[in-house]
Amino acid sequence: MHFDVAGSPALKADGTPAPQSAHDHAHAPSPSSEIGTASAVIAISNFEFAPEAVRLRAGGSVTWENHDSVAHHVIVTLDGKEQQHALPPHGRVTVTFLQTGRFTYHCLPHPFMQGTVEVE
Ligand SMILES: [Cu+2]
Repeated sequence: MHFDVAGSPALKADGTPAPQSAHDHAHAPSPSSEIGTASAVIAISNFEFAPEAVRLRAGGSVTWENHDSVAHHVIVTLDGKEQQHALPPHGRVTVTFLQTGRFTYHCLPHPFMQGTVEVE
């Protein structure tokens, strides 16, 4: 016996042909955020910020998460004022950015650790 199924339409349990296209386009594309996000997370791992640069909207926040077993110390200048945030091993700190602009930050004991926060 030989069944040539290659060209035959698939049959449902009741014997009627199954729909040819299973792709019904029911999934609408997710709306794209116009600029950045409301919040961002920057991981600190092996003496590196990841990602170093983030973009977010005014009013958004950045959370730094220290994944290292040593302390880091994030320095960020907001509105002309330097903010210092101690990050003990595996600690975290969240900073809210109310104003637009480009803000740089760095790690106090490790000046080579640097990054930017762009607020739009
Ligand atoms: Cu550091």
